[in-house]
Amino acid sequence: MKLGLCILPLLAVLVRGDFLDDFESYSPGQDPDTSFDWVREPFGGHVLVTPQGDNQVVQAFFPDSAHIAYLCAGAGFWENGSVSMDFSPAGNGSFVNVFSRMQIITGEAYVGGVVMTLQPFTFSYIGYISVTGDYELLHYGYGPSVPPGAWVNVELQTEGTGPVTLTLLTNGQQAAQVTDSQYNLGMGLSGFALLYEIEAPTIFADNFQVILSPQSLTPATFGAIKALFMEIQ
Ligand SMILES: [Ca+2]
Repeated sequence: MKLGLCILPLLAVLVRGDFLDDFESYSPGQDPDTSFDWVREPFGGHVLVTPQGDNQVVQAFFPDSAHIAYLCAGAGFWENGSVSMDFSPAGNGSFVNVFSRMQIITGEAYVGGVVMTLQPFTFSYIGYISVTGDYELLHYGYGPSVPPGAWVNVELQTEGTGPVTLTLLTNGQQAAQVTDSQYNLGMGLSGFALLYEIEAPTIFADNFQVILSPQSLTPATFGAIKALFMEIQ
């Protein structure tokens, strides 16, 4: 999941504050990538908006790839706060993730997610995505029960730099907390990613949300964005 090089146009987005996409504003069959809020990783699969009763969600399609990733341009660059999404995965070996602090140059990011082992049994994890797109697990443990057709909310909170405190919540309950003093990723982009190992799963997702910590919008934050621009140019 190395997304850095395809998103330079997003630099115009900057910081926007809290963000929610419940996918109600799209037409059925629409790829969220067609809006200004989302940028799809070009070498992966895609999601399409689909109705479920009175609600609209996105459904995963893996035509020629075992992964899907979307960067949320609408939430902009941020550092401290939480990113969360509701997922309904059906299929052993499927992974549902939110990520944050993605660095546009290197593609590094923090990720929090749940993997279906033998449904309804799951593992939950916090990870670091390397320059090569590999996941290095910073935490791995038993996750919540997620029967096929059920929904699970996955939330990743990031606070601080040097070290970075990473907190994973599943269904609103704290699942794990780790500190990272090795990679110390700073402000970046957030999004969601879906993967599978064995057989293409059925995955629905809804309610992608970013909530910034009150202290996020400080002059230091804008200084960091400015530094980012200088680095690009
Ligand atoms: Ca919805």
